[in-house]
Amino acid sequence: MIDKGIIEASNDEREAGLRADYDALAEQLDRRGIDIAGIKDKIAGFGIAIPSWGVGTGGTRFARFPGPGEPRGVFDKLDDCGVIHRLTAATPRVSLHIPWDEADPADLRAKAEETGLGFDAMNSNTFSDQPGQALSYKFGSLSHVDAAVRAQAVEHNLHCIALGREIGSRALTVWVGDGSNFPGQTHLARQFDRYLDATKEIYAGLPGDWRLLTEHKMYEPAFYSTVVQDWGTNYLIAQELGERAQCLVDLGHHAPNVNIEMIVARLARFGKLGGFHFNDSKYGDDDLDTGAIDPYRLFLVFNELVEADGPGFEPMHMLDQSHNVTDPIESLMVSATEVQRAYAQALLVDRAALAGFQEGNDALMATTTLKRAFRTDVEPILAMARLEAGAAIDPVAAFRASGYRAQVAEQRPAVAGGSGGIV
Ligand code: LRH
Ligand code: MN
Ligand code: MN
Repeated sequence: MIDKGIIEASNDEREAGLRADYDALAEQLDRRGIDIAGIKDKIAGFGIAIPSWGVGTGGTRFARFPGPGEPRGVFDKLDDCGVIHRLTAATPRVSLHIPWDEADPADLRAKAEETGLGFDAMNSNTFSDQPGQALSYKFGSLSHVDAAVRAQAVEHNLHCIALGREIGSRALTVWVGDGSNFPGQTHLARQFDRYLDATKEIYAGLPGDWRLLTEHKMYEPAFYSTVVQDWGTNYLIAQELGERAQCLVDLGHHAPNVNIEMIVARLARFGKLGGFHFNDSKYGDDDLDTGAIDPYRLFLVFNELVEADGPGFEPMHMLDQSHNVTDPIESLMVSATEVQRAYAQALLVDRAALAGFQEGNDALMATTTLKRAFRTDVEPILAMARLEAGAAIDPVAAFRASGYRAQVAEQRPAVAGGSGGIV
């Protein structure tokens, strides 16, 4: 774990500068009629979940280059997630993926207690075969032509719910890779009907206080057609299933140039925005670090979230990205901060002025109103929220000073690189 003294020493070096920057920003925002403390409180209360699979080095179809101290299993992953939360105070929950993170619920609870974490949405995996599994998902899972395969996939999802119940989770996220690689390979309409029927069985097994989030993705692993390929299909699913079924928006799962913030506005308007997987992408589902490519788009998504905020509006916020050339802990800390930054910037939008410009068809001033908020450097707000929570003003600097990676590398055996799935 990270020693308290390390964080304090790191903060001591930076606190005076932070206080000066914070006071200057407070004065600037005050002139704009904004109370900085109110923004800081909202940031302090805003958590982003960490995907358990994000703390290990990712890989592509071509290769994987593991780093030192790769987590050996779910308990090491929880240790790493604990470090991220300790240094950022921004990531109080972890999202588990089953069967990757299968473990005794009592042990999971104990480890969560030790690391100061809770559990976010459960994720099922019917997109790959597991050792000893009776039937293969090669040709699909919830939409497979064989009822026995569909039943196996339903059963797995019910198992995820049962495990999740024991560790305090309140949602199940279902993403399937089902689709086809050739025109004609599948009957597009019947395949979707089979998916709906099977997913209704999962929904029927959902505890009363749970939500079922379905996640769409345009392509991959299926490269001709995908059963749950876009937000329209996802919305249909949520409508068919019922009130506690909602759509999950993974930012990397859309065609390039798709207006994601508009999708967010639509789903929110009809009560079907269940949550997010934050990441960034340039070409496809690149799983790049959140805000690394297009921070303005992230801001525009949060602009819609702030706009839609109200009673009963509770989308879940989670990262979902793959780290290939950075230390995953560092990337996840920076990414969680980027989500908070977009939120803080969106809170600064002068909504009365914006509405006025929209009503008056003043496009230039409307967009300038958004830009004004986006251009505000809110880092002092984020850093002050961290300092007040006992976390680090500069999480990456404190992490590097702690030597955590070298320490765990001594306990966790080195992992050999691999050539990826392609060869
Ligand atoms: C699919 C996805 C989905 C999976 C995760 C591992 O690309 O985004 O959320 O569960 O990656
Ligand atoms: Mn995802
Ligand atoms: Mn993805």
